[in-house]
Formats: sequence, C-alpha cells, structure tokens
Amino acid sequence: MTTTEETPIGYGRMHRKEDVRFLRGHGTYVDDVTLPGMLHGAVLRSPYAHAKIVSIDTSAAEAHPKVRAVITGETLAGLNLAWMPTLSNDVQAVLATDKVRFQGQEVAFVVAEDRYSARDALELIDVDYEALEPVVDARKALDPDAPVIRDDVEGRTDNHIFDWETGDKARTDEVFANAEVVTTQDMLYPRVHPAPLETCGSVADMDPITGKLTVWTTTQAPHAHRTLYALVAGLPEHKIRVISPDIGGGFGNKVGIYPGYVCSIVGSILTGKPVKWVEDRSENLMSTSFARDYHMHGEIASTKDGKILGIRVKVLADHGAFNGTAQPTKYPAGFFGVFTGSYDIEAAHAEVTGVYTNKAPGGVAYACSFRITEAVYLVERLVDVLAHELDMDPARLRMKNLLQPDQFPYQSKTGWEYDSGDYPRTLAKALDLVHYDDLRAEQAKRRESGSQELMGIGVAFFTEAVGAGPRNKMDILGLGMADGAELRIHPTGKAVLRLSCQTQGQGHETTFAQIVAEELGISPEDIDVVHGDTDQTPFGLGTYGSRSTPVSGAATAVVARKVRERAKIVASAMLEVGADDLEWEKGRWFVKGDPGAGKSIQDIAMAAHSSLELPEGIEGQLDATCVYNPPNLTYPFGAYVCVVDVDAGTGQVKVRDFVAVDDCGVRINPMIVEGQVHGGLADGLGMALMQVMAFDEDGNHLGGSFMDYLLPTSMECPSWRLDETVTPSPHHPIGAKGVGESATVGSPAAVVNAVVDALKPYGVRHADMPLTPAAVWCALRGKPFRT
Ligand code: MCN
Ligand code: CUM
Repeated sequence: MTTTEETPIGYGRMHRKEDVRFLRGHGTYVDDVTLPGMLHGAVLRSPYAHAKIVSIDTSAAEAHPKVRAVITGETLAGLNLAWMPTLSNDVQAVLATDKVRFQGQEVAFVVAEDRYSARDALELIDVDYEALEPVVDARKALDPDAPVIRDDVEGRTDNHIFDWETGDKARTDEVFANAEVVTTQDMLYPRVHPAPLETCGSVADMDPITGKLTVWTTTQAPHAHRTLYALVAGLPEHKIRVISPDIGGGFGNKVGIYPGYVCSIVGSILTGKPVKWVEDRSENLMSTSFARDYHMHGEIASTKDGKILGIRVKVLADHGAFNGTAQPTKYPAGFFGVFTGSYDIEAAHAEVTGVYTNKAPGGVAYACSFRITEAVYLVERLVDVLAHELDMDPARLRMKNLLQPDQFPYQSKTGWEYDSGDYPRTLAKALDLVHYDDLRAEQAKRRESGSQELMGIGVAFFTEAVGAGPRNKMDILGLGMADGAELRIHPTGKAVLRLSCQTQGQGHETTFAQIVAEELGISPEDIDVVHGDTDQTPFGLGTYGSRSTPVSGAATAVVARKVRERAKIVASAMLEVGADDLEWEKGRWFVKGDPGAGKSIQDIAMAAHSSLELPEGIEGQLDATCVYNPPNLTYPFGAYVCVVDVDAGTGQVKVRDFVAVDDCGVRINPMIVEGQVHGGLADGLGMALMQVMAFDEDGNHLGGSFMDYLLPTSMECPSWRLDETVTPSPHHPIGAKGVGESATVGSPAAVVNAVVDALKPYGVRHADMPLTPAAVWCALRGKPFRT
C-alpha cells in the first residue's frame, strides 16, 4: 500500500488510506455488525400500488416458534409512530394503517431469531386488501377524476403537492415575444435509482437498563438522523447514538430515514434485544429513494444568428406517494433554479408543479446536486435543439453564449451568485482534446457515404452549485446547513480529525487528512479521520449535494489554521521570541531571518503538553474546534464531449470516445477527483442509455432486480479521457469546489446530444432517455417509443 515516499505532505495523488481495510476485506458494514442475542427483522410489503387495507391477521406469524414480535401499523399507532415526518415537511407511513400507496410499501415488520424465520413468517401474515385504481402517469395525477392518493390528510381532494416558480415571468415573456427564434422541446428525465451495491439497513440496540439507544445504520447524515429520531420518537437526544460504519455507496440513497430503520428501533424497544434489519436488492430498488422523474417543457429564445436571449420551462415533478425529497426546506424543486446553465442570457422563468403518484417516495437522490442534473439536462438539450433549428454547430453555439471570465462573480437571472469561472477556456480544452474539427470532418464524410454506421458528437457544458448552506438560507427540517470539525494533536505530533460528514466511498479518510497535512505539515499517514459516530464527532449536516469539501473541507482548513496559530504561541515560548517574530513554513515555525532557529509542529505538540511555561491565557495542548457556515455555494463546472457510433439497423449505441474537462477549483487529491469523475460518467452513461424505473399500468414495478434495472459495467464504458482547468473558489479557505456529482450532472446530456446528433440525417431532433436500442430504432423510423 502507500509507502512514505509516495505520501504527499498535503495535496497530491495518494492512495486511499481506507483501501488498506477495504481491499483486504476488513471493512465493517452494517450487515457485519453482530451483537449478542441479536434478533432479525423483515418487512412485509404491499403487492398493490394502491389498495385499502381491510384487515391484517398476524396470529399465524405470531405462532411461529422463532418469531418474537409482529409489528403492524396499529402497533405503531399505539406508540404514535405509525407516521413519520419526511425531509420535505410531509408525513410518510412507517407501516400502513389505512391504505397502501405504492407497490413495495411497508405493511408489517416481523422480528425473529434468524433472518430466514423472519422472512418465512412474512408469508403467514394474512392481509385483506381492497384494490383501488392507481395513479401511475404523473400527467394524469391532476385530472379531476384521478383517485386521491393522500386521503389521510383531511379535506384533500387532489394529488397536488406544490407549485413553485423562479425568475421574472413578465420580463421573460417579453423577451420571448420579441425574439426572432423560439424553439420548444418536451423532454422527460426518467425515474432512476441510486442502486448502491450495499442496500440499506440498520441494527438497533435499546439498552433497557441505561435507556441508551445505539443504531448502526446506513446513513449519509448521522447527526441529522439522530436529531430526527429524537424528534420523531420522543427519545432524549443524548441517549441516542447513531453510528454509520463503512458505507458501500450512498449516491443519495442513504440521506433519508426509512421505515425499516424505525421498525428495527421499535423492535428492539419491544423485545429488549438488538434487532437487525437489512433489505434485499428488490426491496432497495422498489421502495427506497428514487431520483429525477421530471417531465419538462422547455423553450429557448434567440436571435437568428444564435445569441440566446431567454429560457422558459414548465416542469411536472412526480414525487411518488409521500413527498420525501431531500433538499433544503426552502427549495421544493431543489436547486433546479440554475436551469439557465452556463450562459449569458437576458431573462428566464421556471414553474414546477409537484404531484403525488402511486410510486415510491424520495426524489432527489442519485448524485443530483439537488436537481441540478435535471436543470443541466434541460438547458443542454435545449441548446442542442436550438443548434438543430438554426443549423449551427452546437459547440460554436455554446462558445458564443458562454459567460465570460470577467462576468464573475455572476448574478444569474434566477438569483444565484456563481463564484468563479473561465468557461471558454474549459470548453476550448475539451474540443481540442477530442479533436472536434477532425471528428466533424469524419462525420461529414460518413454521412455523404450513406453508411448505416452513424456517427454522433455530443457536447455539454455544465455549471453546478454545491456546498449547502449558508445556514440562514438552507436548512433541513429546521437544522441549519453548517458543519463542525475538531482537531486534536497528540503530544507526539500525531493527529485526530473529527468530522460531521460521512464518507460512502469518496475517500474522506484520505482527503481530509491531506487538508490538515497541507495546513500543518504533518504526514496524512499520521492523521486519523473519525466520522460516522454521533458520540465521537461534532454536529453537522452530513454528506450529500457534494457539500463535504465545500463545507466540512473548509471547516477542516479553518480548524487546522487555528491549531497553527496556537502552535505559534507555543513556539514563541519555546524559542523565547515574540510571536510576531515567527514565520511559518510547512511543518514548522522559525525565527524570521534565522531559519535555523525553528520548531517543528511535532516538537511544538510535545511542548504544548509539557511543563513549559506558556503565556498568560494560553491553555496548553494543541486542540481546536470550528463550525463552518459557508458564505455561498461553490460552482464547479466542466465541458464534456461524447462520440458515439450508432448502428442504424439495430439501434445499438457504442460510445467510442468521451472527453471530460472538469474544473473543481483546487484539487486536494487529483486521483480521488478522477475516480469521482469516472464514477459519475459511468452513472450518466447508465441513465442516458440503459436505466429507467418503469411501471406498468397497474403500478407494478418493472425494475426490481439488476436483470431489469441495468447498471453500466466496464463493458459499456469507454476509456474515459479526463483533463482539468483550475479556477479556485474565491470564498473557500483552500479554493476547492465540490466534484462528487459533477460528472453525473454533465454526462447524460453529452451522451444524449451525441446520439441525437448521430440521428440528425433522419430528421431526429430529440429522443428521451434511456436511449436503449429499441428507443433508438424507433426514433430512426419516426415511431413513438415509451418505456
Ligand atoms: N475532492 C478533492 N478536491 C476537490 C473536490 C473534492 O480532492 N476540489 C475529493 C474530496 O475530498 C472527497 C471527494 O473528492 O474525497 C468528493 O468530494 P466532494 O465533491 O466534496 O463530495 P462529497 O464528499 O460530499 O461526496 C458526495 C457526493 C455525492 S452527493 C454523491 S450522491 C456521490 C458522490 O459524492 N456518492 C458517492 N460520489 C460518490 N462516490 C462513491 N464512491 N460513493 C458514493 O456513494
Ligand atoms: Cu443528490 S445524491 Mo448525493 O446528494 O448524496
């Protein structure tokens, strides 16, 4: 593994410290947690998308010799726990009492001595359902005769959740009325699923003697979960410990609280034993947080020579049976407001309407930057559709309209302040790297020859907004979005950093140690990063929306700088000079003008714990804490170019080349950044070409296994070609911007633009994802296609 020579004392390429345990099979995931006397839970789920529960008979299950408890909605209602709040101020049934509202919804929970008995006993529960007509198509959810899904709320007569708008409607309408060219396109960003390799689960252990509840659980936000458990269950917060051990991928799937978590807690309270619940693959795909499902009607206005003037969009958002989207409270459509993208335009307006349907709740997960995936897809498709209408080259059209470096910080027409950027440079780099002009020449030749092997080139440019808060603008259920960090330097100069965010594979144990290393000159190997345990870490809102580097990363730099300042005072006592006479170089304080007279951070750490006389008011030791409240989001950006070959006979798409130039400001560990980009590109390719959570007309879920819901593998992925530009964030202490979701945000548009470009000779202007061979085949023949 990592040798000392390879380890940078600060930023740079470095193997992940956590890989030492992962590669040797020594990771500890929730399902690896085994406690003495532990029982096992299993969830009974609804076979119907919409049905009334007439009765539930649990007597046969209770009679099973290995069953310890059977919990129904009625049991929970007695504890006031049948419903729980969602992250969007709605409520969600923990176990259904009145009706089931999506296929796979939780109906009962069995606790047994082993996992198999628990599953067997599910079959002994007799539920009498009365099937109701489901709402499957969001476009019909607001029809006057649509069945009302949420009749649990008194007086509700429709499936409407919210209307939200942003931008200046009057000004936008005026720009559109006077524009030379107005182009319109309907598009669907289909429902997809994060599908982490580790499914969700929890082990709950309520100690009946001390009253302390410990929950090992798959969560991206342990502190937020603890507070929510305290609020939901009425348990005292200091008596709850949430531990998020190693997480096998989150991708947003592990932001919310699922009924299974709550049931394992109730199971432990009722039986007095620890209870483990781990869902299987189908349960994960059918019932946990989905993503996207945006029906978008976009319009773009421009001059005849391609100056973009305005963008207008109406969205119908399918939120499923409970409004459980995870996003800051004041943003019902997440950060969709950045749909003006990377362009200098005059006006913009968006309206989003959210509706209930008989599908699983959730709604923001899957590397989304809070709906920026949908926003970027919309604008990048619209720009290509405009290029098609104007018969202009889509790369040139983008270059003509990109924001210019001197416009930053840029106030967008929908109220966002982009912190920094040099977009033309990044796009030019991507076009160069892919040899854009040569590709267009090759394509022209190919088209002239009448070859059935079609060739397409897709360009996409994206701007993201990541790093939520600040706390006064962004909160989740009232919890302001800021992060804590604590740094302790031991006497021998080794360090422990405690964080509120939670890695799920992003390599935090390495990169956050590298930030401390850069600030203090201690080797990252000598710095342990502790996270994922509410008893051992400071409060903070967790990892999602690529906020860890922008927020916890900033907290880490600030806390390390506090320690450095403290070390300066100790060094001044050691060297018997005034603190103002000291100068810092990485790893040591020395006397100005006398570099030989200095003290290393390790020497200083020992002295800080020794009998050395310290100046008045200095406590000794080298520890510090910080709560970082970000002044603004960070705005990473990038230019992606995808090259595809499409077989006109079969509709098969092959990605021949993919170039991604990302700018996430200062890179802490370029190797980890590249890994994040690789993963995101694969995600994006999967959505563009393969993935959709489809339902039949009865609301039956058609993607309950990896045979139906396809994940891209190395077989489908090209050898990604990456490059970078570096435009530091001016307000972030180390100039870094987030990157974890960039490639998922930017790549679907590049892939779809490429495929549609290949089909251009056939007059195709748009086709919806996923562009499976069947969908492409239909598009080529002008036939409608719906998954
Ligand atoms: N990094 C860096 N330099 C930068 C920016 C980031 O070295 N300028 C490093 C970071 O230090 C961190 C990694 O890159 O180790 C990702 O950082 P960041 O962009 O801050 O994102 P988060 O750590 O907050 O991760 C969240 C993001 C999200 S929201 C999803 S969804 C997603 C993603 O990360 N889920 C992932 N990437 C994932 N990668 C893995 N392996 N597993 C997931 O579940
Ligand atoms: Cu939106 S998926 Mo990530 O933010 O955990």
